[in-house]
Amino acid sequence: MTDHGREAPTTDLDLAIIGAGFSGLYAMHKARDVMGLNVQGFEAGGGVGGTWYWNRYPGARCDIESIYYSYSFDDEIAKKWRWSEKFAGQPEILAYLEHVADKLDLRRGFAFDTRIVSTVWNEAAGHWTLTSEDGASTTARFVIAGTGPLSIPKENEFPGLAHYTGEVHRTGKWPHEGVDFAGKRVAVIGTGATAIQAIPRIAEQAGTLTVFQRTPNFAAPLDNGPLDPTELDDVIANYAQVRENSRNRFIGADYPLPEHPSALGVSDDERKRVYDKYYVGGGFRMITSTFGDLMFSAEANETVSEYLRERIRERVKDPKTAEILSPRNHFYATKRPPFETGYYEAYNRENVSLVDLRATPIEDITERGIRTTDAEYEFDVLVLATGFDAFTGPLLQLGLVGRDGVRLSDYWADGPHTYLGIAITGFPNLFMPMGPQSVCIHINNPPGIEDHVDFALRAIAAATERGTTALEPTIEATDQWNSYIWGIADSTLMTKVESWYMGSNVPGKPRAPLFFAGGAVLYRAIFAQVEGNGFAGFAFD
Ligand code: N01
Repeated sequence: MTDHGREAPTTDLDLAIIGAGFSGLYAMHKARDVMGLNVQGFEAGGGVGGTWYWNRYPGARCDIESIYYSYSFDDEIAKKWRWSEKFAGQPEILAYLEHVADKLDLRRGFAFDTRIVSTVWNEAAGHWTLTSEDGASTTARFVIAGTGPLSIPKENEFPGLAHYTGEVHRTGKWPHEGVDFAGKRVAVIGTGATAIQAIPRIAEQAGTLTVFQRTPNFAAPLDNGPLDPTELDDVIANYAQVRENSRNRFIGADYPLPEHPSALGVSDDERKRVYDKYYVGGGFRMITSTFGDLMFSAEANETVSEYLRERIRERVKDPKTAEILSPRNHFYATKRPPFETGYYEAYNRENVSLVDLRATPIEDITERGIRTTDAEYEFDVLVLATGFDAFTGPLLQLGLVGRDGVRLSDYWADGPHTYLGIAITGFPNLFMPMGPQSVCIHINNPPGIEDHVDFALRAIAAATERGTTALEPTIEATDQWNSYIWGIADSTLMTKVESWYMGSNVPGKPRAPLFFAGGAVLYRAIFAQVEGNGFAGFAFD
């Protein structure tokens, strides 16, 4: 018996890791090779890469610069890996993660093609029982759920899809062999960040392309191109400084601070100068480096929104199409801003047309295509770029059952409740890097993931050192975090619109901020404070 009156646990593993993306790979290396834990990883896909394994649609690319979007923990990898483009495409990021996995011999730690469908806490033994789709079970004291925020596609909302006789492809589960669009009649449903990357590339290949848009987005040019080798040499030589600077920025990449505190406190000419400076190739600098009040003041945000609508009107030849593509129902960056290469020009092509679903909604998918309230369209290929059940979806799919048989789906029936976005009261010894209510949407993910995994593993080490069986946040700490999350989010414009950030893209999903809106620097400071105070807010049982 243990001090806690439980039977001495007989547990297969110290740690189970779910997912072999950026989080799972780093966690495997650190836990197994640095800390010497007995670890097993599980991955639903056939290889490493996580989001970059699944999202192989044409045009898939990261819109944070490749010099920032990589691990920092291994100097040798950082020094030897040569990014070829300013913004790396999906194949190159996947190749990078495969390289990391090979170099650190991480693949042998994972069971691939293994989807965990049940994860149940055993109070008596003080461990989790994880069961995969094929019925095989294992037990682990700790679990790191590196399942990612965007790994479960939103459920199909069109009953007729089952009877559609053409090809259907989801962007988040793209065929490895690619899709041949040549000469075909193609439809894309959705105009989020994914579709905005894919549409121009599909338009170049398809016979015809029809885009079905419900909500237009504010997109700005990515300005991708080859990465200058001397610039890369320079970054590599100064990586430590580049990383340090990045960690001290709101978004976890070394972008300049805002040029002015307010968009309303400068002349029209100065405002235009600043927006012009960051429109092409500025990426997220359009929000982080222009004016400090764009996320807080509707009036200030209207200046960037109108600037972007003006650029759409310049780029799209047909004024009616330009107007349909111009967002009017949300503030810039309150939905995730996409970055594009030739997106608006795609609508100037003869073979591309746009259907405005606000005016003529889709009634259903039919055997031959799509029926709106206005017409029936026939297609050879349907591309669903309809998004994800973000943050909570991937965790709920793990079939998590915590203390006292409480299901996560019940505990989160009114929205997620977490502590720091990384742990859940009643679900001991479980950590979720980039979980709901974490800083995930406002941080360059690889360094953010390193912070999360490091924190989780240090908490695990502390629990082990203290002889703790069950480590979990207190309900008070969780309640405080929830109020804090809402408080910060409500001070911005983000809670004033409908978006996947608020869970409102999925019918029936509770509307709640799935993000911490305070930025990477504050978030890291909170982590440091919590840890410095002996993992304050966690109960070591
Ligand atoms: O998904 P989305 P996504 N009928 O939810 C439409 C990341 N990402 O895959 O807005 C008709 O943004 C929906 O319309 P509406 C990034 O964080 C990163 O594009 O709900 N339309 C919307 O237009 C991003 O935010 C990179 O009215 C329907 C679209 O489908 C996140 O992934 C690249 C519909 C879904 O847009 C998700 O982006 C790409 C329906 N029933 C993506 N249902 C990088 O560069 C949905 N829609 C790293």
